[in-house]
Amino acid sequence: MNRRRGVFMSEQRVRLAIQKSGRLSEDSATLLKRCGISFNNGLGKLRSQAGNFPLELFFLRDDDIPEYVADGVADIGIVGENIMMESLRNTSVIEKLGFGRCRLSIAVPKTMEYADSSSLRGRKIATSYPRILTAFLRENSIECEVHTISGSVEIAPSIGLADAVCDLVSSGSTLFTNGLREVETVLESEAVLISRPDMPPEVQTILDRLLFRIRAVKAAKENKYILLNAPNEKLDTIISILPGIKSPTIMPLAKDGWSSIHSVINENEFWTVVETLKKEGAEGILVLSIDQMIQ
Ligand code: PRT
Ligand code: ZN
Repeated sequence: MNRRRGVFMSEQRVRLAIQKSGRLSEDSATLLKRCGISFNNGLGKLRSQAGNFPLELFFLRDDDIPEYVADGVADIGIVGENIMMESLRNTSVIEKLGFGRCRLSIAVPKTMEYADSSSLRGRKIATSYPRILTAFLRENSIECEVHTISGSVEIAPSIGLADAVCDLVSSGSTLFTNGLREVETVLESEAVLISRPDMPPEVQTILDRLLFRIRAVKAAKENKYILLNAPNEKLDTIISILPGIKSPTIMPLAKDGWSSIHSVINENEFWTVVETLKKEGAEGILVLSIDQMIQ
């Protein structure tokens, strides 16, 4: 009996659906690899078993992932928030992943006069995201005709199919080359980890282990390790610039009156902090990437 249960427990795994081939595939695979999970995603493979973690992978079209997860065929999935919100499937976001960033925006021909969102009244907008767009228009009391098309949305105005578009934008160059101007942001999106509504407790335990690793990888990506040398009389000022995880590590240098300082700084404030440190007398500043950061 115990032996049978032992066998069952060792077979328990979390099933994760990721995009097979597209903008989120590489980042999803890299995230798992940085979590120390190895798997084979060779050409044409639809599923794969991780070698060193109780995880099974399904490689799917991104549009199918919410349905697989809501139906419990997969326990969790990685998709853009845009896909999750448009699908209306019963899934929930358990972690934002910080890649695949884009926005769903309304764009109009450059030649169209546009004062504010009321300029859209009575216009026809082409989109592959009719549900998200309709909700946005309703919230902002704009009456428009929503025309659903599945691809090449950006050419709709130039071929006379619509007056405006609502599509995903990252650099903006697709809109620019099609003579369109971004006028309203409907949704800010990034890749998210979604989960099924009724997670079995034994799968949840494995998911918690995975989440612990994902959060460590994310924290590492957002932070840098910094080492610098400073004269002792400047230590107080430099410590006040460098908050660190708790407080910076300070070690005496062989050179009299100098110390080496080690700390962690957030990527967003990195350049400002480095400039201030230099101004305050720091020398030999080294900045290193962090692989994992466990807090
Ligand atoms: O085959 P499958 O159905 O799995 O993939 P797909 O072709 O439907 O999706 P894919 O791989 O293009 O995108 C997957 C996800 O990446 C999207 O659901 C978004 O969450 C995210 N993402 C991030 C983007 C973009 N950036 C993006 N720029 N998805 C699409 N685009 C397209 C956009 O539709 C437009 O055609 O890129 C063009 C605009 O890009 P810029 O840089 O010119 O503004
Ligand atoms: Zn798709």
